[in-house]
Amino acid sequence: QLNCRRVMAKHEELPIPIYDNLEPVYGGGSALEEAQLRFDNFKSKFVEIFGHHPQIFARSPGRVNLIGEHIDYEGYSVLPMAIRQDTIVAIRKNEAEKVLKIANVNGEKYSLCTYPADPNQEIDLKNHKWGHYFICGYKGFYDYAKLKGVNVGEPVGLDVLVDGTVPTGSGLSSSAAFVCSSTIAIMAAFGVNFPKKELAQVTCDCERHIGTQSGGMDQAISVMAKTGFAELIDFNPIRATDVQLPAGGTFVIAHSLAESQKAVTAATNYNNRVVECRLASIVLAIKLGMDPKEAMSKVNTLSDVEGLCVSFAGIHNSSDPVLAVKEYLKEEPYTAEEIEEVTGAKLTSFLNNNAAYLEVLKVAKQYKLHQRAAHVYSEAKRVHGFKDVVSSNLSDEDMLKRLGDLMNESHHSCSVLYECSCPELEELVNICRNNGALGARLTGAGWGGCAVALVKESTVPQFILNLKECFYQSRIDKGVINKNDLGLYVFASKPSSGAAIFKF
Ligand code: NG1
Ligand code: MG
Repeated sequence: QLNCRRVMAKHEELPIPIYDNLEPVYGGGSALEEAQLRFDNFKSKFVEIFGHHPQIFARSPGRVNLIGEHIDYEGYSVLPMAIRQDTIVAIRKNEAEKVLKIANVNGEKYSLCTYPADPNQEIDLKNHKWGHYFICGYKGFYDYAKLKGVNVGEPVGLDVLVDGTVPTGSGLSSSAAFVCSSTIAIMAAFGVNFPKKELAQVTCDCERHIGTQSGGMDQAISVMAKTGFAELIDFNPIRATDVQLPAGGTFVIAHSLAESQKAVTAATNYNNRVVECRLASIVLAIKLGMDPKEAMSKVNTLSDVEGLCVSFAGIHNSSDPVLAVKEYLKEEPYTAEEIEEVTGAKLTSFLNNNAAYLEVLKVAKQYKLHQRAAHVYSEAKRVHGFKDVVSSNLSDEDMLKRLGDLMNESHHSCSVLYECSCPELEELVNICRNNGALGARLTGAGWGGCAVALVKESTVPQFILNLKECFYQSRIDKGVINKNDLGLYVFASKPSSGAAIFKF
């Protein structure tokens, strides 16, 4: 049985679907009723705030990454699935006022943000506001429309209301859900609709305005997901391949309750790793024989260097880049001076095309090139291992076991080599494994946020009860979370559908 097939090119070429009812996205039964109620309240709230009805709605989901962490920005494929939690955006053009007014249904936590209706405005990164993510989409839409020669006229005011159910700072990509739904809502308000794979690229590029030098995984899955499938996402160009998960297994997502504020900690966490990978790829390329000047100008990612390992194969009888890392990158952290000795140039002279990189260089004391590169190359292999397992002839039972092993190996690598875990995630992952998970790992950027566990379907309710007892109860007792909110922090999820536009 072949469980894995390329999404027909047509799917990614198609524009975002436009529906006149909620069923194609939210399904039937109680889920549909719940969605109906949410949208009814949402519409009333819009009228209450802005005094007129919204023109159109867009939604885009969060995601859980099953395997392939911190490798999308290195050009390697990843394997996420969309979850049902999403961001919905209601929008109306307001020609009378040239202002973007962005309101949230949770007005207490996210107060009204206003911005000028100017697509060329700079985002004030020093002063982080939740509305900045909308402006990412706003700038991205205008830039892309211009590039495509689509005339959308003079900028006008926009009245916007947002409702997100993806928990923030949780590694489930609330940010991409917000950026994608915003971009799509703006696009729809202007009567335009770009193909999904173009939107995946646009939203990836424009989320970088927030300051994190992210890869494209979150936006790609949010835009291109299909109900019932995880997707293998490739980059340059972005492509999606449906991956049907074996029967009998369920992914349970559990929040460590440590919130990772990625936009605020970028220089020491996320962007720091991006820079370390960049430096590792340049040093490795030079060690593998590339001219330093060429390496500094041409090598951007560890995947760019993989080809050079073929020449290394001549000596070592293997083109495995993990072996090249062992051979050529020392395990002790590098100082800036040590790297500059290899490159013959100052770090600031070749990492200067990007303000975020310079921030990293200012605060970093050392660079763990060996460990970061070893993680990236081995994680890239595990993603393909995962895909091979689901398309193999193994029994469902054996498949699930193999997938669980790969998830455990991935976590170990994230935790030890990439150092993007935290004590709460370590505790949670261990509890998952001790309670029968076939595998468990952190998901998303890490440093807090969620773990994902692969659990036999029949044992899911008991598994969740056990997590409650072993992990959450003490936090409920301490008042960290409210007992009634537990369902927000631990839940099973099926692969759900991607972005959509609603017109009703
Ligand atoms: P989250 O978990 O949303 O912070 C981030 C990046 C991804 C990817 C993962 C790590 C953004 C928008 N997303 O995800 O591209 O690199 O970390 O695998 O920054
Ligand atoms: Mg994010």
